[in-house]
Amino acid sequence: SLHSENAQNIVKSDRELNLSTFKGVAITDYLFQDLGKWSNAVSMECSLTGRKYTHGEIYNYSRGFAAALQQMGYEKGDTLAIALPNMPEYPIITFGAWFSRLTVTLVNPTYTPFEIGKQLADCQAKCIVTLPLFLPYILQAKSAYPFLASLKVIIIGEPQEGCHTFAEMLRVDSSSANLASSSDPDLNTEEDVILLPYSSGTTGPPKGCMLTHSNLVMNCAQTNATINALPFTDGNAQEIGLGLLPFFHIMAFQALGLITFTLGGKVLCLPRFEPETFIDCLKNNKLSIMHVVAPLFQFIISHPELTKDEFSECKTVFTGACPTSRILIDKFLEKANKPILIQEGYGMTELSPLSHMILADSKNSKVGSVGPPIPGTEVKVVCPETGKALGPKEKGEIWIKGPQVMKGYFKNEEATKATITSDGWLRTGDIGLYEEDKHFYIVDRLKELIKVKGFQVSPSELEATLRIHPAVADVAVVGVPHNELGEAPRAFVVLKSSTVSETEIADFLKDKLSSHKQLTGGVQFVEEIPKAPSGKILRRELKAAFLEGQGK
Ligand code: 4UW
Repeated sequence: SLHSENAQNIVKSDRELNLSTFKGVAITDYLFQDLGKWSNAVSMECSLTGRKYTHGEIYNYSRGFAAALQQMGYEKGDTLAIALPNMPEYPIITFGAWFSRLTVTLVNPTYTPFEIGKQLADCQAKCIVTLPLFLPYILQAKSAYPFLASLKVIIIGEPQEGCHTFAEMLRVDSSSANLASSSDPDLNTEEDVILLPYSSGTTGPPKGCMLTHSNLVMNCAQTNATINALPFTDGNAQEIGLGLLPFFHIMAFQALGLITFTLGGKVLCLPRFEPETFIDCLKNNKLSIMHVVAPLFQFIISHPELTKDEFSECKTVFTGACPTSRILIDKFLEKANKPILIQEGYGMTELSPLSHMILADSKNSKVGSVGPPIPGTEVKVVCPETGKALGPKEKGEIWIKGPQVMKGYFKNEEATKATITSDGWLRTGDIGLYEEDKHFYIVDRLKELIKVKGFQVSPSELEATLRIHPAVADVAVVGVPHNELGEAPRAFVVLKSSTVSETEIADFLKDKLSSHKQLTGGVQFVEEIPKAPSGKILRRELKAAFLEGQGK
């Protein structure tokens, strides 16, 4: 019965959070509710060039950008794509699009034209904001998909022929524009989609996750109630964060783009990882909070130029997106030589993105756990065989219910139904367990997703691309353990003819897919791909056989 399940095996935070106060609140109101307290404080700064904007400037410029978008004829529900590296203009574009009631989709700017075209066509983007550097790729993507013929390009930097110029759009007078707010008569915060990030979910190619005002506002409120970062006030210093994790991924987008912003904080943007500029950024700024993923911990620990001095003001490090080992955390804390709180979060694009977070100091034996559910979130661990909610210390699939669960996948009823149950539980495809104290551990993955440095790689996308090769008869891609990357994609290939080499197969992806989707786990020729009677690839079998061969 529901009641006994409720009493026993649904896990919730012990902390109360009244989320009803955020009902009906538009994202644009939520983001700027405390603007008056820190309007003149810097919000975003480029760590390379020093170009920066205060919170007040972000507010004013995003409204100017919104007014320009409206003048250009864009309206509620149109999709604007952002294909940019981390730069201080990112929130101006995002918030501007939201002020003009558009939906934003996030594009990895290092994507190939092939990948960009697929995403833009799938989400039916009307315009895209990018840099001159990436314009040739966008134009190539555009010409490959007839649907994108009317796609408009907005350029940041040097004006380009046939493109709109961002700098000019910022100057548009917004005083008489009709911009989004909670009092819009036709606003539906539970239904109106504002963000469409891509995720492959539990199976298949990347799909657009429809996130609403309510999804993002509620998850920000839940996160702000959980983290050790404080609003900029007379008593609290301004939080200064590291803007290195890419904003096109949901972790940095929410944590740095939204959360740090709502606290009146400052983010130092780095457009790409380079050892020198990263080290300079840490040496020239006293960061109070840092968002890192496991490979970055590894770099910090092992680089001799980084010492305890760089972490003298650091009080909290946030991590997640893939497992961070206890060894890495211990070595980092040893280098920093002071108490720093480690907050590992567990999240998923489909969850806007956060459901769990731990507050762990160095003496905490719970390091390695992703912590208890955040307030306002229900979690159960479901036995894949029986469908029953399991008790403490039993492994099963993690299911989540809460205001952060996405509305569904864009134009994909089937995938939505397979992912969200009729009573609102989101099946994460992750295997985990919890202990009596409600702390969760992620131990394995039921879904086929591969995570390379925390980035999503969809095996079925790689397989579909490899099948284009004339010599490939059949193929399966699985993630195998990798020292630096966490996991790496490895292809098992059945050949039509034996005249090609493993390298040739791997090289076939070079111009088609971006760098984290390359076959860094290797290529292996096989006689056949193990499949279930349904035709489903038995990925676990392939992985197990490979690991056994490696003696693992
Ligand atoms: N340990 C093990 C983890 C963990 C993990 C995620 O690319 P997506 O869709 O989304 C993310 C979001 C991560 C995130 C972490 C911490 C945080 O504070 C925040 O929000 C601000 C976001 O990665 O991939 C989702 C999948 O990534 C794995 C897991 O398989 C999940 O389903 N994953 N976090 N701490 N694995």
